[in-house]
Amino acid sequence: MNRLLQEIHDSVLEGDRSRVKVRISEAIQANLPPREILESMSQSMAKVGSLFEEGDYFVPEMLIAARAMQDGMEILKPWLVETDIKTAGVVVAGTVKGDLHEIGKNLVCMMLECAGFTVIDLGSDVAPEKFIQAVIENQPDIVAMSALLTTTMSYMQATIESLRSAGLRDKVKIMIGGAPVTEVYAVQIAADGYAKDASRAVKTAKRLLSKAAI
Ligand code: B1M
Repeated sequence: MNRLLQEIHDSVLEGDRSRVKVRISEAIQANLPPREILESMSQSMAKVGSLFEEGDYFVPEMLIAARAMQDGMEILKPWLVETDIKTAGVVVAGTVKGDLHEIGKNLVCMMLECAGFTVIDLGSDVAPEKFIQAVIENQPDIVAMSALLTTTMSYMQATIESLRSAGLRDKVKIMIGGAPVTEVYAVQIAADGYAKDASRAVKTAKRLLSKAAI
């Protein structure tokens, strides 16, 4: 791998935000293809995901790496637009009604963005009607819902039912997650996917869209 690309890769892995920005600017000046710069950061985030799943990285390391990649993306974005890199998919995300916990959801959004998804983050305390409005306006591939309270989990089901009533259920894939949420619950409320953490959320999103393409 080119020295600059290797350094970009390593700075994301180490969460070194200022080094990522400097090296990306240098790579652009050196006329390295934006696609390859993006690829080096994506590979790095994939590695971060694996390290997290293996228990070698924890939430803070993952958060710091994701922030470094987001900083890098800010610099890279104008060049990516010029070269027309396609989004991996559009995701409307939010923490469900009555629930103010947003740290995990933010991490999921960041990891999805790092993996090339376009994320429309509705924030926390998102009522079913707000999800519906966002689906109508943005026509996402995926609706991603987070809940941290056992008392708010039921709004996941309520949102799915509202989407169904609005005739939108079959137009999106639905994935859910959050500390009290389980795979069994996802099946029970007929969500399409569940992920235990932010790293696996990326895998679930990719899997859902590859299935949708079949
Ligand atoms: Co509160 N809180 N909280 N809280 N809070 C918990 C969740 C709790 C477990 C603490 C406890 O009692 N031990 C408990 C819930 C009990 C339950 O229902 N089972 C609790 C409670 C009771 C409450 C209040 C009711 C307290 C009160 O007022 N009496 C209140 C509720 C307010 C409300 O929401 N209406 C409340 C308030 C708050 C704060 C506002 C103070 C604050 C949130 C600040 C914020 O987010 N801006 C807060 C916090 C910080 C916590 C704890 C300490 C930490 C949560 C967190 O951010 N974790 C939490 C205790 C704990 O977890 N140890 C607790 C870090 C984050 C990275 O993890 O969110 O689990 P997490 O996300 C993970 C995965 O779950 C997954 O990926 C993430 C990263 O890998 N994931 C997804 C999350 N969403 C996903 C979506 C996906 C896929 C994966 O696909 C779509």
